[in-house]
Amino acid sequence: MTYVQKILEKLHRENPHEAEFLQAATGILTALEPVVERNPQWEEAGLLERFVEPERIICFRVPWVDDAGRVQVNKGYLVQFNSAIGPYKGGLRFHPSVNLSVLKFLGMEQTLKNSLTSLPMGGGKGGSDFDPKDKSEAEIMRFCQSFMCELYRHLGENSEVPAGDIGVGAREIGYMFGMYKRLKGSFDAGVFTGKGYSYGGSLGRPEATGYGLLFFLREALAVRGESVRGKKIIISGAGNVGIHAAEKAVSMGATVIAMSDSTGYIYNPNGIEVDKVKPYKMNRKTSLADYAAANPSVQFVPDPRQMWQIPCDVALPCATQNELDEASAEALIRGGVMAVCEGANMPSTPKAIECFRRNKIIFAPGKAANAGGVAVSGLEMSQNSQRLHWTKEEVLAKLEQIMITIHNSCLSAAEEYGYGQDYVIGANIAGFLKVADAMMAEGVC
Ligand code: NDP
Ligand code: 2IT
Repeated sequence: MTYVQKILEKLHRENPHEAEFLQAATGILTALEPVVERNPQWEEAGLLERFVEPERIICFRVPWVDDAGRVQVNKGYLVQFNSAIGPYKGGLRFHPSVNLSVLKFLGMEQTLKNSLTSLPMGGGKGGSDFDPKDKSEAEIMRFCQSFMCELYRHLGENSEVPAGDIGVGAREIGYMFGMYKRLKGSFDAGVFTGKGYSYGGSLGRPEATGYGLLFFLREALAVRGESVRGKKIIISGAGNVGIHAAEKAVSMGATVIAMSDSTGYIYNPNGIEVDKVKPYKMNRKTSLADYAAANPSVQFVPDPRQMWQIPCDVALPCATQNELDEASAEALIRGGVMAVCEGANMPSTPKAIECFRRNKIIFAPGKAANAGGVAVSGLEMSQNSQRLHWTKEEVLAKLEQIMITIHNSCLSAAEEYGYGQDYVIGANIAGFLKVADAMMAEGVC
């Protein structure tokens, strides 16, 4: 049994009910096999045993009162996964599916993603099973304030710096930062990223994940002599990541022919007018179903999973974990897809990834392709420390450079180990090497 196999066996034995965490850990450790083999000193140092165990997990009660005066209680979590290369950094997710397995998988992925950005950020993730969808504005504010009553004591610009993720955008960050400031009696801008521009946020952060995804796609296509211009693209998820990915795709000369949200997907073979869809989704009140009802030029199908059946050149899954399964991957291949880049975290199932690799499709895993968001979060932290603002052009130019660097480091790592353009192997190895080096340097702690 190899060192990696021993660790995986232990993880499955100890965490049998954590399906998402086991899926992410298996994907990561399997991809790391070639580099682990070359570094036998890691086993002596118990490096993988330490890496797979979060440094700290905090679980707490979040009580709040709804508009009808009833007491509601949600679960709150913070997973501080790894601080070897910097303060814990990652998003907060508010969604009914949030549990420890989901946050541990996200924390582990985040650790390697943050390392890939080449900025000094460790990995963490937090959130709650609270569902903001059917709540009033006042309920969302009360929930965020109650959530912060516990979370605030764990935050610090050198220890824990959250941002947004599913269900958490600038509005929620505003409420949480406001409560943090009251509780602490101190304006510590650097304890949150994704803030509004008026109180320390970075220009370009809302766009960063989606735009970064398109920069990565451009680089990956260029390796095969292709470009984004003229490509037919389908995008799942019409939230922060999906909408900005669509916006950038259009500005690079591609045609976005389909987009989905949880209500279904819209399709127009001649191209979707992304600028018209955007207000429907950014107000967080209306859906793609509403957009389709008002715009008969698009077809609407009330099942988002069916979208992968549409023939296209590029697919960008930007919604949620395990949204793209093996049957969907096979449908994409039948439809002539040449590249799949993950805007979401772990949206493709292991069998779907296997299918893409077998068919030599360009496949970019989320930890590399969606790292633009956290990269600009890192730039927001830098601006906060310096107490100044960079222009949007400056931020986006740095983002573009970071995405090119991430792409190239994944490619060189994969090539060095004899895996060609395999971004799964490349991203995991390139991300892990820096974390491993720092963990070896700090000794057993
Ligand atoms: P948002 O909450 O802004 O948007 C999520 C979108 O996905 C919504 O449009 C939602 O629809 C849609 N959705 C949910 N489930 C499905 C489904 N089964 N099929 C199709 N669409 C669905 O989240 P983000 O855009 O911020 O995050 C999306 C993904 O990207 C997550 O995996 C997140 O972890 C990842 N990510 C986010 C980053 C960021 O900076 N925000 C950075 C890196 C990764 P509806 O509106 O109807 O609910
Ligand atoms: O998954 C992610 O990278 C995010 N949700 C963004 C995290 C961040 O700290 O900006």
